[in-house]
Amino acid sequence: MTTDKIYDQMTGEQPFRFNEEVAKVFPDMLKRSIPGYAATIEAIGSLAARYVQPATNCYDLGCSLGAATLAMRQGIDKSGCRIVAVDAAAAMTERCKSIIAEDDRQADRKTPVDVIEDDIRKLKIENASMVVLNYTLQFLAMDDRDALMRSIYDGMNDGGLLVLSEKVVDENAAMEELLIDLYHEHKRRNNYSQLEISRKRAALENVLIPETVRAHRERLANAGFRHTAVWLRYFNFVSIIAIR
Ligand code: GEK
Repeated sequence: MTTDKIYDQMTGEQPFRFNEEVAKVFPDMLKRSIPGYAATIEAIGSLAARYVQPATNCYDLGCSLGAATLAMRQGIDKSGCRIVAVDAAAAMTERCKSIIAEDDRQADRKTPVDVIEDDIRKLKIENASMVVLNYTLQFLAMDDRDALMRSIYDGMNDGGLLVLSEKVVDENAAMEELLIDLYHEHKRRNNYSQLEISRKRAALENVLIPETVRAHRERLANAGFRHTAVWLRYFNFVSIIAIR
């Protein structure tokens, strides 16, 4: 795994982009930057085994290098399914395609995966029994989030499952300050310097826009999801499951 040194070398003046440099160090970046990331990937595999129905589609929206896609693929035990992995960044989809091709060579009887370079806001979702938005919605403009959630709901079958993982902001300002502080301590323990942490924070300003857990649950309910629950929280990172 190549070590993420991006903000050791760069200032945070330019907005953060999902470019080739980021794609190269991405597994290390997520491992050291998102508390609970490995747990969300593991749960996605278990949830796929429970919720994916025969002859349906599964979507990994903002798939990056396809970690959630591979977890779904391992978990799915039904036949006739297809996984659609979508990301807007070419640097991500190119690498994702070769990671999936390598996985294709490891064993037979695998659910086919289509890796597509596209904007998830333009995607037609259909016949879906499982949809994953693992730390992706936070990068969309606020005005586009409701419409995306409705299009996901409309493309899902009854009983289908959505996994929505996000960085969140706390409603209570004092608790928000504490959670951010704990998060930065966590990053320092993972060998990011204070300078790297503050540069990355500046670069993500207006690029990653977090909302409250309440806002996410309201959006899910407004889109039509019958049940929602936070199944994981680690500082200011949450993962929510919603059932249509
Ligand atoms: C994982 N889910 O490893 N359309 C398509 N892709 C987009 C869009 C969009 N409108 N906006 C952002 N992205 C992955 C991790 S990373 C999370 C997801 C992070 C893509 C963007 O190109 C990037 O690859 C991904 O969403 C977010 O489970 O970096 O914190």
